Amino acid sequence: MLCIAALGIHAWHQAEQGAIAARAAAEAAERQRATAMRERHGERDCADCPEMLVLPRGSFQMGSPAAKEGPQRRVAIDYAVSLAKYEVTRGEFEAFARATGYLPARDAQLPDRPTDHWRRPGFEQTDRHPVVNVTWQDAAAYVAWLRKITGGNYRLPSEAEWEYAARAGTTTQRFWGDGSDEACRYANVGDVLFAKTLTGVKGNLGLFHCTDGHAFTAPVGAFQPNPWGFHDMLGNAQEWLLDCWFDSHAGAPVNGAARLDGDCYRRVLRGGSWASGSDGTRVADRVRELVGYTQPFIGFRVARVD
Ligand SMILES: [Ca+2]
Repeated sequence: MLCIAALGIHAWHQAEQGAIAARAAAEAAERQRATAMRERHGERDCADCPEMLVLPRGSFQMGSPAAKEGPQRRVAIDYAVSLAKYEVTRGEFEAFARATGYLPARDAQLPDRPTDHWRRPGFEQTDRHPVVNVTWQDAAAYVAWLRKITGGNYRLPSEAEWEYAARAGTTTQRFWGDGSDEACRYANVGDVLFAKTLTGVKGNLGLFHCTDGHAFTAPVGAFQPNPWGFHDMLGNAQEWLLDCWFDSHAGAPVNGAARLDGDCYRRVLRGGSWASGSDGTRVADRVRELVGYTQPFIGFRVARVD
């Protein structure tokens, strides 16, 4: 009996070793394929794919003393992951929509809107502007398509990855410092030009008193990148993230993973937009929206686990 059991264990061990070797070979082939793709398209996995930047491994202090943005805690990003250098552009989203015939589900909340709402933000855009008026579901459909056509492990960034990339080693409210006076040099924010479009709106909206040159969206990369090379992490389009909403960072993962245990009908948005004032243009600021909700200032960027 003992001998038969031992033989059984031996056979199981051999099968397991074989499976591990096969997995390692498949992973090596996949890495080789991904490298070959990048050599063909630079930092893109395909001609119409977003340009990606590798996040340096490390750790950072996430959040702020504000209740919704705390408790502040140390988060480590100790795995290979890249984030897109820019927000997904109108041209990139159009390539996806053309290739797949994608039609967003009609939003039950906004039945008067056409289904291709991302093509109708209400202002002029070129292919280099960030795609906006997209729901979280639209963003999820786009990353699923990227995964399918490239084989790369694309998904939306986690809150931790996003804030790590947005801070880029800085500890201030914005990568350029704590003051908001310089915002118009570094980001497309709710500026004087945007304020002029708000005829009849009363009250202090906390908008910026400078001019950044864009009343609505700006082409991606029109402003200086942060120290790690990411553009428009603050301003331009507010960005959908993977995390389900939770009212604070209490109990959130500290290893960079997205929080998927909160209210998953609402997802996190970060970074503020062309319509945001000073308070909404901070790396620690976080807001929530329903997954089927959209606005002409809501877009996204992608992440890829490497
Ligand atoms: Ca602006």
